[in-house]
Amino acid sequence: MAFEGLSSKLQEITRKLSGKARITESDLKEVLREVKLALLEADVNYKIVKEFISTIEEKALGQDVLKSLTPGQQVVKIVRDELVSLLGGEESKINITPNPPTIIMLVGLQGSGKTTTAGKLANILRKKGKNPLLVACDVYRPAAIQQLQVVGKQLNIPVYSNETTEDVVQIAKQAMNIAISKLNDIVIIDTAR
Ligand SMILES: Nc1nc2c(ncn2[C@@H]2O[C@H](COP(=O)(O)OP(=O)(O)OP(=O)(O)O)[C@@H](O)[C@H]2O)c(=O)[nH]1
Ligand SMILES: [Mg+2]
Repeated sequence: MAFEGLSSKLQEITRKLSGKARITESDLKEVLREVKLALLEADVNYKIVKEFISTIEEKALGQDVLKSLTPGQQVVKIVRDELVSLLGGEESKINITPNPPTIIMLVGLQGSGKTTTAGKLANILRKKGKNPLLVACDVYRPAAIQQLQVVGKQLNIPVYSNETTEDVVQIAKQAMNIAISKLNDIVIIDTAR
């Protein structure tokens, strides 16, 4: 998700809010509209955004925040707390094995973003100094292998594929051998489901 843009937008919104001595209900609606747009632009799921906004609205109106002495700051606090709980209170890290390569397999419904996520993960991990190998184990959907190759090419990250077999276990094993010989410490397997 594109959180870089989100954080600067939210900073701008909270800066405007914090300084306000009074906030009307329509000010609040306007602010929430801006927060909503910022979240949508950052690619947060629409249903989640809707729920998020209505929770904030409920809290702000329910706790008589607007009538308090520091309404701006309190609204900012509510938005902040909700955002923290939305993103999950704690950061979850990838379990890196002490005996490389670490294997990450992407599974999920069709079209849920496995291949795209494989590329994003590889890119993030490379920035952290890792040397990932992408593996094309979606041998069913037409052009799925090619899609991963395009992703790999764009990122300049190697992709292992084997179009002569549909045996994905075999392909994964071959990829492991290649990873070991080429010193790829992360193997990211793109699958069909
Ligand atoms: N907006 C948005 N679109 C995404 C995201 N991730 C993937 N997509 C899009 O969703 C569509 C499916 O993404 P893929 O990565 O191909 O999904 P997949 O799970 O590999 O799909 P299959 O291989 O067909 O099972 C593509 O058009 C992607 O551009 C995301 O984080 N946000
Ligand atoms: Mg895919």
